[in-house]
Amino acid sequence: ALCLDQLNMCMNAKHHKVEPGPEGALHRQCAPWRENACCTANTSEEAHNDNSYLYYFNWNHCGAMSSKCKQHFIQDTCFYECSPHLGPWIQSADENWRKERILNVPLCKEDCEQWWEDCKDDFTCKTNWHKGWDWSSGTNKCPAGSQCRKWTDVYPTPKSMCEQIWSNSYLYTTLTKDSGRCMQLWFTGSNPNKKVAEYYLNTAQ
Ligand code: FOL
Repeated sequence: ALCLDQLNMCMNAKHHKVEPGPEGALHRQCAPWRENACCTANTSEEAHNDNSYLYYFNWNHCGAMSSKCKQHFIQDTCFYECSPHLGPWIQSADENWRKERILNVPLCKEDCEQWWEDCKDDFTCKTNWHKGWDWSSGTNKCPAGSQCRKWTDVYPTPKSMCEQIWSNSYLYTTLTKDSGRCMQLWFTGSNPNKKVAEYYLNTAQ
């Protein structure tokens, strides 16, 4: 259907609902989206599992990911799957697993920096986690010829991590949560991102 409400919509992707709506109960870190979500309860539960059926993605591709780092990937999954306020940044995607993607969502500085801080003692073999894995085992492994390197060697700055890890889904900003001009991965209470989307829709970026 034609989207008439860019401020309340779901992208056409692998697990998203067609329209956002209340879910009653969403699992743990996805609970903040329960009043209005693009994810189902099942998706919210899967978001918390290693090698979940969402993407069969293996966070532990360079040894076990630390739990403090993993919590940010779970939160990113909740944000990506559940957010109903990403309309201004939805673009068509030429990928076999989704028709639409998000591009350059302005992320609050605190969320990007804390994510990088909590992962900086971990390891990875790739800068862009969307492409180029070895999937022959059914889950992603480091491709032949790649090496597990320190997080800080792969991503020297929070900006490099937030922007590169998911093909520019996020734009790093120096905006803080209290600005009302950046999107928050972590929040409690009513969703602060609705007003942010409203602002960017009106200014057309
Ligand atoms: N979080 C955010 N913020 N943005 C995203 O776009 C996002 N995407 C995922 C999870 N969290 C996200 C989905 N992740 C593959 C790898 C990762 C993935 C989905 C799919 C994958 O199958 N990669 C293949 C290429 C597939 C293709 O494009 O043809 C590979 O070569 O590794």
